[in-house]
Amino acid sequence: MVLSSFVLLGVVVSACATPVIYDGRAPYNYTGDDLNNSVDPYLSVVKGSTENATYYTTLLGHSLDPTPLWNEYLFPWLPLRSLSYATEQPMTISIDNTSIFVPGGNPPQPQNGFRRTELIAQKDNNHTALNNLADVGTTVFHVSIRADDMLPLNMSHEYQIMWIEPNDGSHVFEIQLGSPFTNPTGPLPVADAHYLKVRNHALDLLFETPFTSGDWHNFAIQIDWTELTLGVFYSTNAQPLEVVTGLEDNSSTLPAAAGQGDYHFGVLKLPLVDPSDTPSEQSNVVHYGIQEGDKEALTYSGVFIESVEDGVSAGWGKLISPIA
Ligand SMILES: *[C@@H]1O[C@H](CO)[C@@H](O)[C@H](O)[C@H]1NC(C)=O
Ligand SMILES: *[C@@H]1O[C@H](CO)[C@@H](O)[C@H](O)[C@H]1NC(C)=O
Ligand SMILES: *[C@@H]1O[C@H](CO)[C@@H](O)[C@H](O)[C@H]1NC(C)=O
Ligand SMILES: *[C@@H]1O[C@H](CO)[C@@H](O)[C@H](O)[C@H]1NC(C)=O
Ligand SMILES: *[C@@H]1O[C@H](CO)[C@@H](O)[C@H](O)[C@H]1NC(C)=O
Ligand SMILES: CC(=O)N[C@H]1CO[C@H](CO)[C@@H](O)[C@@H]1O
Ligand SMILES: CC(=O)N[C@H]1CO[C@H](CO)[C@@H](O)[C@@H]1O
Repeated sequence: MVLSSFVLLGVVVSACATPVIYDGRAPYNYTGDDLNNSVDPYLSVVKGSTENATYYTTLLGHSLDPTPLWNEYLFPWLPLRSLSYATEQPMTISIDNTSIFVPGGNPPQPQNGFRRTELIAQKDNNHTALNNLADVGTTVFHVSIRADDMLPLNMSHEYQIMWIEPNDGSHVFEIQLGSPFTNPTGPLPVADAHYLKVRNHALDLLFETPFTSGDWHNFAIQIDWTELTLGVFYSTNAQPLEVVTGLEDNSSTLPAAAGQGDYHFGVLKLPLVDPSDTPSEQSNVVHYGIQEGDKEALTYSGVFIESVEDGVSAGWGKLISPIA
């Protein structure tokens, strides 16, 4: 009798999972070969042109635990956090001086200003097709980020580490670290360089929090693609996500298909202005500027996109209300 009511509770808990539109939590059977070949759930082409994807991105297997938020309970009818296990492997995404992306184009124009390695969300081998599923209605973009103390970032530079990029190259929102690129260069690093920052399409700051080391920083960004608003949820480590902003206007985003775009996460390092460049080169941040060429990295887990139909996943099977 007692057992059967526990079983019933287990059924109820699993039944309230909110619809996951895209799951970018790398299963343990996802291999380096999969990564090299852009097997779902990632398109791995945004990287230096001379090396394979596994040179830049390391699947960590069981050597590091992912964010605990999405662990499965060993006994779902007994939701004790200590009796849970991870189902995804984190990954470390790095850049070095070879991380010069050469997009298609004739002639190709290497992005010498940037150093970048990114994974793009992809489903059914087609990242564009995902836009019509993930960038409609109200959806929530989850990610967890951890510092790599062996390969720290240089907070005198700007880093874009997660965003949605429509065809016009703008970002529907972005998570940023370091000192925002300016021309001319101001005093560096800026006071909040070591803070993770969530910015809207107009680059206004919505939320920031110190990028402490040894912690998983869990984010969820709620996007209403019709009303063009944003909302932010955040927590660290095993703490369930909490609301950290109100419903924020994001109306500079282009409406409908023109505002939809690819979901990127990784390390994109902007340069500093090179005083020896011409004024037009100095304003061409993609192709010109100073890069020291250091090897640097961030670690990721907990990447997925969900609909808010049944609420926002806060971790440990808990659902909370969307920001209204
Ligand atoms: C991993 O295993 C699952 C379940 O067996 C399977 O559906 C999936 O295709 C596998 N993924 C890879 C990348 O091999
Ligand atoms: C991926 O590419 C690298 C570089 O070519 C290669 O060494 C490696 O064997 C490939 N596969 C895996 C699983 O790393
Ligand atoms: C980094 O790469 C650029 C472009 O290939 C090169 O000009 C520069 O000398 C390299 N810097 C270092 C420190 O290797
Ligand atoms: C990918 O999806 C887009 C949008 O649905 C479609 O136009 C395109 O043909 C697809 N590409 C491939 C290679 O299937
Ligand atoms: C970090 O970037 C600044 C600005 O370009 C540079 O002066 C400094 O040497 C860099 N530090 C490292 C460790 O590369
Ligand atoms: C850019 C690069 O190094 N590409 C290599 C990736 O790995 C395959 C085989 O695994 C090679 O054929 C490519 O040349
Ligand atoms: C919160 C915020 O900064 N919202 C901005 C979103 O974009 C519109 C249009 O550019 C601005 O007017 C809002 O201020």
